[in-house]
This record gives sequence, C-alpha cells and structure tokens, in this order.
Amino acid sequence: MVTFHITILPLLLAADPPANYDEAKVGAYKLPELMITTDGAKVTDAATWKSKRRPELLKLFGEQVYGRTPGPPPKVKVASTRIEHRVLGGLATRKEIRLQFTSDKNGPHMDLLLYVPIGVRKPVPAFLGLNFCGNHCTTKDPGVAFSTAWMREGEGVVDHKATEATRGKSSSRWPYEKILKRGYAVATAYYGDLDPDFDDGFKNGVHPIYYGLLHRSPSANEWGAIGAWAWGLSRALDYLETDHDILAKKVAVHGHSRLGKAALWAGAQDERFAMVISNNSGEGGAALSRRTFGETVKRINTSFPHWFCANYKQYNDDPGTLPVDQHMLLALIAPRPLYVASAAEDKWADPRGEFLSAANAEPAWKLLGRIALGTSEMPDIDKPVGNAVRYHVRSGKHDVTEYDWDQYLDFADAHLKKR
Ligand code: GTR
Repeated sequence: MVTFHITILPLLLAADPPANYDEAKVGAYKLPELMITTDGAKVTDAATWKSKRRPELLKLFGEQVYGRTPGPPPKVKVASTRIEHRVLGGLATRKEIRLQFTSDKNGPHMDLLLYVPIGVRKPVPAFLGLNFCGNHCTTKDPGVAFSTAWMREGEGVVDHKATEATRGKSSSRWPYEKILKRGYAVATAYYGDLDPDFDDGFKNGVHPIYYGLLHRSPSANEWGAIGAWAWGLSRALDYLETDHDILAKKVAVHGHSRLGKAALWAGAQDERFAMVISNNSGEGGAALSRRTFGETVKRINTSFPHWFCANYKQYNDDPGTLPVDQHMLLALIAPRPLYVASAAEDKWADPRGEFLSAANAEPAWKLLGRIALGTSEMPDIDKPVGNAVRYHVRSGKHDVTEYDWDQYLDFADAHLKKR
C-alpha cells in the first residue's frame, strides 16, 4: 500500500483530466478587449483600427500564437505546368503547376492542382484550400499526378508514401463538379508539400528556406507548421495572381480542421484573400481559447507540439493570460466576408466556442461599416445565420460535407460575384 501511494498517486495527480463537455463546467473567463489598444486607448474609428490595432493584433498572434514568418516571401517560380482540357466530364480545364520556392530544383516546392470551368466568361473567382492526403486524393480524376511526398500513415499509405488506393479517397470533401458548375475555379495543394505534419524540429518543408549559419530552427516567436501552411496559401495566391483565368481579387481561402486554422491565419495576414472559410477549425482556429470545452491550449500543444510557435506553450496552464483570443483572429479578417462552420457532433472543436468567437468579433466589422453576424444568439442546428460573417452548426460529425459547400457557394455568390 505504501508503495502504491508513493509511486502511483503522484502520477494520477499529474495526469490530464478528461476533456470537459459540460457547458456548466466551462467556468468564467474574460476575453481581452478587441477595441482597446495595448496602451489602453479606445479604438473608435476605422483609421485607428487599420493603422494601429490591426497591426498590433497581427504582431501578437505572430509572436505568441502561430509564430511569425522570419523573412519576406521568395519570388515563386513556376517550375512546370501540365494542362489538360475537357476533364471532369468536359466541365473543366485541369492545370497542375509546380511552384518552386528556391533556385534549387530539388528544393521545397508545392504542386498546385487547379480546375477552371469551361464555357464561362474568364477570369473567374476561385476557392483555394490545402488538402490532407495529396491532390490525387481529392478527386477520382485519373489524370491528376499522384503525390509522392511524405504522408501520414493510414489507409492506403505504406512507409509514409501514398499508394494508388488513396486516389479519390477524400473526394466527398471536394465536390469539384458542383463548384465548377457554379462558375468558380478551384485550387488545392497537399499541406505536406509545405511542412509534413510531424514534429521533426522543422528540418523538412519550407522552414529551412529561411535558415542561416546560426539559425537552424525557428526561434520561440517564429512559425510552426500552421504558419508554414498559411504561408503556402499565400504563395498559391501569388501564382493565381499571374493566371489569366483567375480573378485573383476574388479568391476565397478555406480549410478544414487544422487546415481551417491555417486558412484563418492566412486570411488574417494576407488581405489579398477576398473571403475566408473556416470549417470545423476548433482550438487554435475559430474557437475561443479561454473556454475549457473539448480541446484546450495545453492539449493541442501537447499532441501537436509543432503546430504553433514555442511561445504559445507558456499559456498551456492558464490561457487567461494570453494577450489575445481567437475572436481577435477573426476580427483581423474584417471587413472581408468570413464563414465559420461547426458540426454538432464535433464537440472536440467546441461549436459554441466557435460561435462566440464570431459573435465577439462583430465590433471590427461594425467599425468598418458592415454587419457581421448580427446576432449574439447561437442558431439551431442546420440554420445558418449572419451577413458579412456567417455561421452554421451542421448536424453530424467533424467533416466537410455537401451541406457545408452549399452554404459556402451561396455565400460566395453573394460576396464574390459582385464585380
Ligand atoms: C485533431 C486536433 C484538432 C483538429 C483535428 C484535425 O486531432 O486535435 O485540433 O485540428 O485534429 O485537423 O483533423
């Protein structure tokens, strides 16, 4: 018995408590003020927001949460382009573009898959988002080049390489035909091209582009994996700006889950994105960090130590000391249109926390003359609400479904089709 007490009890006490799913146990928290600058001044006009508060918040997210990118972006080079007309049953032209980030042909690169609708007036608005398992996973289109990059182990993956069995595996999340028929182009790239999703001390992917003699890994305030994925989205947009088929001023950046976190961070930093869509992005994405519900700051930093910057770990035990919360990340997207989507069974991502974050970002849109959500009441399941900011909690699980895309397309029609 004595041994039990001495050896087991401290371990039990140190173990993390189970995740909380009880709203009554979330506890009190106070969000940092969106419209008060760090030196205590009230932000009451658009000019102060743009010149002072927005840059200040961007810096805080850079220094304390995602980590800042250590240098200016390189000039993206198109290393190769493959084009095929009349694919997907004659609906689209398929382009596959290799974007090279350094002068080294074998160095870091990103393979962009782009479908452009046929039979509509060009240039067209576009959706851009990263995928989890290679471009070939997003469609059954047999002509899409097969990704040979490092893959997370799973069905159809052997020794971290995808096999043909993964072709079209996640096509339900990428309803290309539906998107193309609505007159949009759609672009994607594999997130592992930018940074393979495991903790290797940032030896692979794009981080080393910025290393110098003494700088061989990110400093505590420099980018983790989410920062690299977001950076890649901006590099894809660099390319889209040069493609005459694309209306680059009307590109919606979107992402699911960890890639939704990346899409939000990309949209927050890069104002060229005309619209941002967060699909079930949860902790470190749209959800408020101060709410103890589902995933927490500590859990995410423990399970995925490479996602955020090292500084973020200092908030593990008390997110209440964070100088920001995620409503401020959403506010950085104002006045551009933003869609935040939750799923009712995706409690890990804290649907209510995602809604409250969107609701608390409202003052930014208001200051810039737009109505955002326009309500502080969480809607029922499958009842989207809002204006320049829209929100829904879909029935079902953590996923991207046709229902989600139907809402995103309607939202894009309302905001991107106005010329
Ligand atoms: C989970 C993680 C979430 C979310 C998700 C995903 O394991 O805890 O934050 O990002 O993965 O990306 O699918």
